[in-house]
Amino acid sequence: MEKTLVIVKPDAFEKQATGAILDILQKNDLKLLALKMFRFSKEKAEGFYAVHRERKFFGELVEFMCSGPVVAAVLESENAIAKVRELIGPTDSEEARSSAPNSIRALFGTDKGKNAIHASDSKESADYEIPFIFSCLEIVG
Ligand code: 3AN
Repeated sequence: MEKTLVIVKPDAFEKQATGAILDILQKNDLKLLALKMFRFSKEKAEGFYAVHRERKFFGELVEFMCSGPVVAAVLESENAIAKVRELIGPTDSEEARSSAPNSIRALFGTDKGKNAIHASDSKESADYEIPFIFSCLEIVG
């Protein structure tokens, strides 16, 4: 079994889409192991996205992630990381609407930045991101 982290971003939270997004994930046999609502500080968002520090959109990304509440979850299944990446669709929500019209980003995102959901993109990312957000006591084994 594999674990992955998702974060319903401030745009999707604002649209009241949190429940619909979690529903899609759970209906695809992803088991919910942990769930939390919070708001990122600038420092914590910079730490979470440290891997993107050199990218030109880093400041914009951090600002957006701090702009409102988010909901994070740990999900588990066989091949959870690849499975969730498939369900969320490509980074750019506009592209998602043509190439993956039923994906979460196509349904709930706006563009490249406001794209509704984050999901771990590798085992290495999941191993960094899950303990960044959740303590071991908050993850139901
Ligand atoms: P993904 O989230 O699909 O793994 P990455 O790793 O390329 O995408 O980018 C990380 C995050 O940075 C994206 N989720 C998105 O919110 C943001 N991002 C990516 N490209 C841009 C861009 N050109 N302008 C603004 N934000 C971007």
